[in-house]
Amino acid sequence: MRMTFAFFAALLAGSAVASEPQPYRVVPEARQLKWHETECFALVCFGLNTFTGREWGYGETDPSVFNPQKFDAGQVAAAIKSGGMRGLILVAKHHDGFCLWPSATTGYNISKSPWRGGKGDLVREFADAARRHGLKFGIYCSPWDRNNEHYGKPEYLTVYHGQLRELLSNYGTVFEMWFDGANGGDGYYGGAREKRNIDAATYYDWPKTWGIVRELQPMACIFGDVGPDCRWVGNERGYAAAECWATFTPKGKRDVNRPANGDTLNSAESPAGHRDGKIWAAPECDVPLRRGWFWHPDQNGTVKKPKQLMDIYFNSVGRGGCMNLGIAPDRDGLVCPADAESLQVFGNALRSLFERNLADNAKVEADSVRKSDEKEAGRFAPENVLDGDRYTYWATDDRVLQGSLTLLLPEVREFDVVRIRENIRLGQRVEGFAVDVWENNGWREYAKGESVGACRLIHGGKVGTDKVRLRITAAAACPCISEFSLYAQNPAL
Ligand code: FUL
Ligand code: CA
Repeated sequence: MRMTFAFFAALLAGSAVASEPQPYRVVPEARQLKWHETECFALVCFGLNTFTGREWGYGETDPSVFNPQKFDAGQVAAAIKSGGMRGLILVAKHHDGFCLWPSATTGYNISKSPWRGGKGDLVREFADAARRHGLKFGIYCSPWDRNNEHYGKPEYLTVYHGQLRELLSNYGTVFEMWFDGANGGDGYYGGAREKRNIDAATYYDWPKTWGIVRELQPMACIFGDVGPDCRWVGNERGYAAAECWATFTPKGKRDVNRPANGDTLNSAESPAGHRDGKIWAAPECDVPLRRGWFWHPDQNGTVKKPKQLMDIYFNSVGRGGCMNLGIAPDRDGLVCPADAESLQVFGNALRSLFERNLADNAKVEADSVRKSDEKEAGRFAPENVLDGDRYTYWATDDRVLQGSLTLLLPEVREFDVVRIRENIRLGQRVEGFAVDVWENNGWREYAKGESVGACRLIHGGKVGTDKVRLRITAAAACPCISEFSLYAQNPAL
C-alpha cells in the first residue's frame, strides 16, 4: 500500500522515487543565501555629523569641518574584523546629503573638505580596507537629502539615481545596498530652509531605484522596511522575535498591496515576520554600538559591553536574521579604544564559542530517514547534521512531518548552546521542535520552540550528558535539517 502511494506520487512528480524534497513555498535567491551566510556585519556612520555632534544633519554644514587628521580605514576595518563581523556597510551619504566620495552629481561632497587636500575618497578607502581585511563591502546612500535644492522635485531623482550609479559602478562588488526609510521633512534644501513632504510610496520610484541595483550589482541584497531581499527588523535594539519567520508580507500605508520603503503599515510585525509570508525577506537587526549612530563626545560611556553584544547576537543571528552593528569612528577618523576593546572581546568570545562542536565524533541516529537512490546513498542521512555544511541535510520521507534525531556522544560532554539549521534552499519548513537531554535514565526536555530557518540558537543552562535528541514536532513539509550542534560558552564573558 505504502509502495503504491510512493510510486504514484513519484510518477505525478515526474521524478525518481528518492528525489530531493520539493521546496516549501517561497525560497531565498542566491544573493539571499550569501546574505544569510554573512550573519554579522557593521554599519559605519562617519561624516559631517561626527564633527557637529548631530545625529541628523540639517544639510547646511560647511564641508570645511570635515578633517579627520588620523583617519585610517584599515584601523576601522580591523576593529570590525576583530569583532567577528564579515562585512562593512559604509554610510556613503546620510540625510544631510554630504557625499563621502567626489560625486559628479552634487558639489556637496568630500572634494570640498580640507581632508587629503580635497583629493580624498572615503568610499574608495573603506572599500579597499574592507577587502584587505576579508570583509564584504556594502553601501548605504540616504534617499532623503536635506542639502539638495531639488529635493522633493522630480529632478532630485536623477541626482539620486546618478549617485547610486557611481557607488555601484566604481567600488567593486557590493553585498548589500541599504535604503533607509527615514524621511523627516524639513531641511536646508539649497538655502530654502523649509519643510518638504514627499509621498514616500511613489516619490523614489522604487521599482526603478531597485532596478539600478539589480542592473549593476545583481548579487547585492537590497535592504529596506519592505525588503525586497532583507527586511528592517522594525526596531533599533537589534532584536528579532523569539519565534521569527524569514518570510514576510509587507503592507503599504498608501496602497496595502503595493508597499514601498518608508511607507509601511506593518513594521511592528517585522520582528516576527509572517509564517507563510509572500516574500523571503529575513530580518536585519540594526543596532548602534553606542547610544547614537554617530560619534558624540558625551557618549563614550555608552559603548555596549561584550555581554550585551552576545545577547544581541543570540537574538538576531540566533533567530534566523543578521546582526548589523553601527560603528562610529571619532573626529580623528578612528574607532575609539573602548569601542575597539568591546568589539575585540565580543569577537574573541564568538570565535571561541563556535570553535569546537561538542557533538563532533558523535554517532547520529534518526527514527526516520528519507529513502535515497543507491547511487546517492547517505544523501539524506542523519550524519549530515554534523558536517558543518548548511545545505547537506537529514530529511524524512514526504509524508513524515515529525521525526527525531539523536546524537550519541562518545563520552559525557558539557554544553549550554545548541545550534539548529534548516536547509533553507528548500524553504522554512519546521514549525515546532524540542531538544531533549538524557539524564538519570530518561529524557528531559531542555528547550523547545517553533521556528528554525537559517539558524536557531538556544542558550540554556549548562548540562552534561552523552545523549542529546532533536525532536521535530511539527513541520509544513518534511523536515530538512542541515545542522544540529552543541557548544559551550565561556562563562567569563
Ligand atoms: C536610521 C537613520 O535615521 C539613522 O540616522 C541611521 O542612519 C540608522 C541606521 O537608520 O533610520
Ligand atoms: Ca549539513
